[in-house]
Amino acid sequence: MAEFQKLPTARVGRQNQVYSSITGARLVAGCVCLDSSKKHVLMIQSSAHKKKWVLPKGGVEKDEPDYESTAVRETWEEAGAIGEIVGRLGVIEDMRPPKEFNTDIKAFEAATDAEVNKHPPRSEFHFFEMSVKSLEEEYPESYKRTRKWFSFKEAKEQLIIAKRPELLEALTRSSICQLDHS
Ligand code: 5FA
Repeated sequence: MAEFQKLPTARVGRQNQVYSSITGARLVAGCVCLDSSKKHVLMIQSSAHKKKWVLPKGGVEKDEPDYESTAVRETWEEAGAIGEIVGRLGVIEDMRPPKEFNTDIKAFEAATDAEVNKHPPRSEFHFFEMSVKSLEEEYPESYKRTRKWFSFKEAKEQLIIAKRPELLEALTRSSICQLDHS
């Protein structure tokens, strides 16, 4: 496992953020955190939308050697979880159209399907599966948001409500037990 330091504060700001040299996408890494039974996944409140539950993840920083290091750091900062990385869940791209299309209806209506589809990804997510060994009470973002265990069915419902297909894709790729345990 990548070297991991339990730092007491979270890294903030985008000045050290890394972007793909090929597509320009923001590089993000995170963990699908499962308990030892694999029946539950740990989720955190989105800091921007407190009613929405998401997976711990965040931007890759310039001094980080690999995606796993970022995923482990973000999982510590945002969820206070420590564990073993047991698998890679691959890459998922955020292919939502650029924000201009949300605000400029005319531009969206005038665009051909090819134009709508040709935009580069906004973000590139690298997810890992973590088998959680311990949950600390004090961690950098404990003051900012809460964490909670969900069954697959509950987590799926939350990610659909939150409109986060990329996170649901990561969860589905993990070895979580998909039978109903709620
Ligand atoms: N975001 C929102 N919806 C998205 C989608 N469907 N696909 C891809 N990305 C999507 O918001 C974090 C970021 O996720 C935002 O920049 C938003 O544009 C994008 P969040 O997932 O609700 O999490 P959060 O509010 O907890 O955000 P932070 O932890 O503050 O930010 P990051 O996850 O970007 O991580 P970092 O700042 O620690 O590097």
